[in-house]
Amino acid sequence: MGIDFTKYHGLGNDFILIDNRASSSPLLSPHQAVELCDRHFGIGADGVIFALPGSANTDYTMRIFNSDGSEPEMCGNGIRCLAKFLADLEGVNGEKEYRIDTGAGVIMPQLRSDGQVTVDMGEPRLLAEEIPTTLRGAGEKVIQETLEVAGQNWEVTCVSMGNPHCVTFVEDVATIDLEKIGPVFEHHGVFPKRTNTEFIQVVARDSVKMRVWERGAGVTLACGTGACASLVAAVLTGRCDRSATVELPGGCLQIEWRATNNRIYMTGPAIRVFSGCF
Ligand code: ZDP
Repeated sequence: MGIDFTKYHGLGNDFILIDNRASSSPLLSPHQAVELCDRHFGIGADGVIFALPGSANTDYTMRIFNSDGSEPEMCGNGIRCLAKFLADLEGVNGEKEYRIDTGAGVIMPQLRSDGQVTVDMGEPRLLAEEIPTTLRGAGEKVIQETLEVAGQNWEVTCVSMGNPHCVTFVEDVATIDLEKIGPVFEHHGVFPKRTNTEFIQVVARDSVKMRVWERGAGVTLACGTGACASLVAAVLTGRCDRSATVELPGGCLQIEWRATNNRIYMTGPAIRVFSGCF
């Protein structure tokens, strides 16, 4: 076919990046994305990300296909990888900020001189219809609601970062059988667009441990939007302060939910792995 790609990861949440700057429709179909994401028969990744042309007030547009071919609105680790990819394509070294169109509005990743990427993730959305979930009525927030999943009652808080998240606090994340319980949350009838699910263990007011089951991708080593949603849930339920380290299986993200403007800032790495052609 002759399409170039570069593989990047953010804390082991890995993506195939495609230079799609010459056209505003993705060069690959969702079905091709599924094949490329396969870890045995393809390149292997949690998703495929396209760098498309921007609109009037943005530099570029990001679109992403999950490894099951579904298309999420946003991707936190992915947008850090996209910023690194664009800087590599443009030959930019050092600090640089991009304005990126996404399904969750304009998101602004900023490359820092230390190699980390800080992303202005915008404001969290908390109303039931914004998640979306039917756990509460329209106009109501879903904070510490009881949800029965696989015969067990869980206390859940729902947050949208453009994409849906269901956050539940547990004593010990190591004891959660993600492969078993994750899909039941994802496909629960109260989530019409399915959901990402985060299991959070509070370590201190500025530190949590997280394991995640992602909508459309399953168990992943990290989830940026999920880390943001989890800090919001921890603050709303009085468990954490507004700035915390989220420890994921793939490493740590710094998350701040700024009181002055209600926006969330996520800082973490984005690493180039290799380039190829298929
Ligand atoms: O919402 C979804 O369907 C997620 N699977 C999208 C990917 C989220 C991601 N892991 C993140 O870091 O936010 C990329």
